[in-house]
Amino acid sequence: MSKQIQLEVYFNKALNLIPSDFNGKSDPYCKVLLDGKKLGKCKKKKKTLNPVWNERKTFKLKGTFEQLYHKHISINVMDWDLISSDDFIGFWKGIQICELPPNKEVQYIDKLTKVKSGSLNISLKLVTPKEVQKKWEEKKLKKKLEITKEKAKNRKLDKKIH
Ligand SMILES: [Ca+2]
Repeated sequence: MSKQIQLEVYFNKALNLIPSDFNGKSDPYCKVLLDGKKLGKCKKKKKTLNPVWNERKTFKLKGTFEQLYHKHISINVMDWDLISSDDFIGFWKGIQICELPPNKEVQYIDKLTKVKSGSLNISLKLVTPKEVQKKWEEKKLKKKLEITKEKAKNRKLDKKIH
């Protein structure tokens, strides 16, 4: 059985992107980054500041879940250009992989940063085999317990001091 972990991205749409071309428009597409390195991209939409991509793509992630757990997914929104190199038109700060619930699609509607305007609407789903999901959830639970224990300890300490 494959233990490969995959990231399913639904590129829905973006709103009020900044113009990057002389015609006052952009040719936007999304570039997905894993720890700052390019994972893949969606198709460009031409001459628009409100692109509707409506595209679903699956990316294979290299590594075990332990290796991937603290990696970060972010997106650069780019303006495609025919002759010159593509221009940056927005950044989605993204999330850590461990924040994604396994095998469940989560939608994000967020303002883009590092630019004057623009927001992005996408969905992410981390696709993992069942046994990986189990390990994942155990790790989450363990962390929660640790935090609860820590809090209880601090409360006791507080009582001693006062
Ligand atoms: Ca362009």
